[in-house]
Amino acid sequence: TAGVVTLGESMAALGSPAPGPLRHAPHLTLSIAGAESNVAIGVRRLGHPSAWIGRVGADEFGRMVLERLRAEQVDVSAARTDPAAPTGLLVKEQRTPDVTRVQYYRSGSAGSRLCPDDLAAPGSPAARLIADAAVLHVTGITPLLSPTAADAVRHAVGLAAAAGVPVSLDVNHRTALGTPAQLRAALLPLLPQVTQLFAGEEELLLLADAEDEAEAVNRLRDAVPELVVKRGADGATLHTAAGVLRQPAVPVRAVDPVGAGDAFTAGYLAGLLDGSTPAERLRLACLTGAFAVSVASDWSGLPTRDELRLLTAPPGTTLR
Ligand code: ADP
Ligand code: KDG
Repeated sequence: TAGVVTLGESMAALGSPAPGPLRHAPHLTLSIAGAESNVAIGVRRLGHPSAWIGRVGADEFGRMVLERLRAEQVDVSAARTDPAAPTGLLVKEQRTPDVTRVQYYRSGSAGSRLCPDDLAAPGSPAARLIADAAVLHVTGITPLLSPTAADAVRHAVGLAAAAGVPVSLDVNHRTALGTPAQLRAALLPLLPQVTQLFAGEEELLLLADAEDEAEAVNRLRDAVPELVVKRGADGATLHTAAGVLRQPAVPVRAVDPVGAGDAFTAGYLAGLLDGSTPAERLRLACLTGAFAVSVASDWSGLPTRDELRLLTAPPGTTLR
């Protein structure tokens, strides 16, 4: 199969090298960002195929996004270069050691111009990838980028459902991109097709329009076979028809929370492709999430299979 196939926007990412206001930073680091491409990288590092579908601009940032993904062996054969708009940009400021501020420069970007035509023609590379996927993974970020991007997500989910491909959805509410009402309007129609739903505790209430978690779980549990609630340093919970599974977080020195959710999702989906049990998938997800928070980068700290046991090594361990 094509493994985990995902679509969304990947951007250039500028980051500050040390805490403080960004305007005083002597230089910036340059990398790529994008929740969906992070998941694709994470799954690939764990040994399963993955593919990313989206648009980049005909510029150096766009070439960088595609090169980084190719270097990670993510299939970008269905990604498009759009000559009419620039690649989006994300700026990540480490304002204090504990507070990260993210600023987007992505409105009107190439990535936001994603449209159903990018996946449309049966037999097109994107349509083929989705039909061959083991899982299609989408997030609540993409539908809030533009009306055409929202259509593209709906279309992709429809293609997957028609081919019997499971659909994974991470709510990933980015307040800068839309209101809770807009997010709900974009995601609720997808839920009948969704097989794995990932949400933080607040996102769960928001999506279910509920006062408390029990009520939210009650409303959503019947709609989706696997409902996974991410709880940061408190680990995660999986709700299925069989009941509730709880997994504590792996204790690590957390240096950067950004990207933890994507790493977690990558671990969970890789576990699904491994054919492992729900409890094993949840454990792997918490382990990969912990890897991500222990490194000051959204995705570069994602583990390979043989690195998974590193996190349980005692502090000060040297491996020779
Ligand atoms: P998101 O990045 O989507 O907000 P979370 O912050 O809940 O998601 O993180 C996702 C997962 O990563 C958590 O469920 C947990 O397993 C792991 N994780 C997050 N923060 C920590 C932490 N401080 N220590 C260990 N694991 C963590
Ligand atoms: O999930 C980490 C993301 O925040 C990041 O890589 C960028 O996709 C991104 C976004 O829209 O915030």
